[in-house]
Parts: sequence; C-alpha cells; structure tokens
Amino acid sequence: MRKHRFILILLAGCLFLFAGCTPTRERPEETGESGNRLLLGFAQIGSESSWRIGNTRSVQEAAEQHGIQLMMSDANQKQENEIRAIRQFIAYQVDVIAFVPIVEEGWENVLLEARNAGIPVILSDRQISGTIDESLYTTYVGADFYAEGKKAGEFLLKKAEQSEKETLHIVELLGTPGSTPALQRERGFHDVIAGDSRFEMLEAVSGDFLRSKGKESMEKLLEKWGSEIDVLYSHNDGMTLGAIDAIESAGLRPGKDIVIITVDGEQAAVDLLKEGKINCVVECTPMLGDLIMELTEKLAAGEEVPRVIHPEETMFTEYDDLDGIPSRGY
Ligand code: GZL
Repeated sequence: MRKHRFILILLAGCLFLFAGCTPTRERPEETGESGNRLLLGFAQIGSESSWRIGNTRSVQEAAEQHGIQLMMSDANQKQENEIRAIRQFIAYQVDVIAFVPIVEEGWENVLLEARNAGIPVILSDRQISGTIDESLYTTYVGADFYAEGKKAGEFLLKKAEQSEKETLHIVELLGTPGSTPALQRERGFHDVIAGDSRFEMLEAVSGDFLRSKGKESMEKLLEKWGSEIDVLYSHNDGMTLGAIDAIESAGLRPGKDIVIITVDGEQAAVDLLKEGKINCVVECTPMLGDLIMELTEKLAAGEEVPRVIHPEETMFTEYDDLDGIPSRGY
C-alpha cells in the first residue's frame, strides 16, 4: 500500500514539474512506521551493462535492508534526464541525493540548487570534473579507475615477456566519452606502457560501454587492421563480449591470436577467462549499495564523512587459480 501511495505522490510531483510549476509542497507527510524513514533520491544512468544492472540491484537491496525510502530515476543514458530527476528530488526535499554523473561536465547549476536547498549530494560510481567548486558535493564513493587502468597495463607488461613478437600491436575500446571510467582507465593503461618500444597503439575507438557498439567497433578495427592486432584492451566487459563475437566471426581465436584485457569482472567475463578466451579481468565492483546507505545515514545525522571512498578491488588473470573465484553476482 505504502509503495502505491509513494508512486502516486511521485506521479503527482511529475505533473507539478511537467506543468512547469515548482511544487512548494512539504515533503510527503509520512504516516505509520515509515514516518521517520530517510528519503534518498538516487539518479541512475540506465541499464547499459550487466555491471549497471548489478549496481542498481545493489542500491535497491541496500535501501531495503537499511530501511531507507528510495526515490530512484533511470536517465536512459541522457544527462538532461539526470538533471531533471535531481531537480525533482530537490522539489521533494529528499534527505540526501546520490547520483551517477554519466559524464564529468555540466553539473554546476543543478548542484548549486541542491546546495541552496541544503541537501547533501553523494557522487556514486563516477566523478564530476575537478574544476568544479568542491563544496557542491559531499563525497565520492566508487572505483579508482586510474588504478584499474594501471592494473590492465601491468598485466600486459607481464604478458609481453612471454611473447616472441618484437612489437605487440594494441587496439582499445573506450567507454562513454567524457566519463570518469573511460578517461581514467585510458590514462592509467597508457601511463604504464608509455615509452615501452614493445608496444604500438594501432587505434582506440569508443564502444560507449555497450555490447552492440563493442561488436561494431571491433568489426571495423578487424576490417582495417585484421591479424595485425595482437592485443585488445577494452574498458568494460559488455564491449568485450561484443568484440569477442566479432573476433570469432573473423576466424580469429580470442585469448590466443588476440590477447584480451577487460574491466568490470562480470560473471560472463570470468567464465570466458576460465575458457581461455580472455586473458585478464580487472575487477570494478558495482556493489556500492551498502556504502551509499551508510553515507546517507551519516549525512542525514549531520556526521562527517570521508571525501573519497574506494571499495577494495582485485584482478583475475590467466596466471591465477581460477577455480577459487566466487560467483560474481552481476
Ligand atoms: C564503472 C561504471 C561503468 C562500467 C560499465 O564504474 O561506471 O559503467 O565499467 C558501466 O560496465 O556501463
């Protein structure tokens, strides 16, 4: 019943916003046991990968376990939808706002509105550009993407020691342009291999973290470079799965003819690692729900929180005992 009431309230809010009038209504009066429940507004970017779907599930389950009321929006990969959702959270006077900045730029105005409304903001998963006024958000919880890129590069250095080839030719599938994971995974990887004459970059192309675009982009790279390609570094498993389809359709053996390094740690990627079709999986955990809820509770209670929180992350490679990898859950 409470859920239906909440959805009705939400729809009423949408009507207000749609009609262009900013509701001055008080936060929905809570009755019964939910009277004192915290209300968290969470703006998610979409469902572009199994990683993202796992991230959404983690937030929903953690809200349930922490007894926090969750107002969640799905931006369908559009920044303007995220900004609209944050404005709706402000109108509803949620206790805390958490959102995934789909790209790093373009958040100043809406974050100023949140600050003026006295609502603390948590950056989840991705960051906003460093030039922004630091007081516009309270904390960042998510991966160290630069470290993930470095891990990918360090695996390649080790792999190169076994290669008879003088030069290893690399292609790269980039994540969403302007997003923190794409920018930092690229920088970390290239900082490790920079200046090493054993490596030559052939081309880097965006696959936008999507399996379909990963396949398309890999098809184009194979058309252009063919068997010259020795290494694929892909910024997420979704694009890697698409790329492997393209590689096998071209009659090449993923993991053998082309060394494959991928990031996220989805079950599908770990399974392919065990099959020898992927050589290295760098973990990026989507399970941020509990951290977000703990931060929400602390912020709502006016407590100090760390500025940056990176979850523990590891990496799985062909050199490891792969039988011990627990099931991934995403
Ligand atoms: C990384 C996250 C990325 C994943 C992709 O934290 O933002 O977005 O690597 C997802 O799978 O689309």
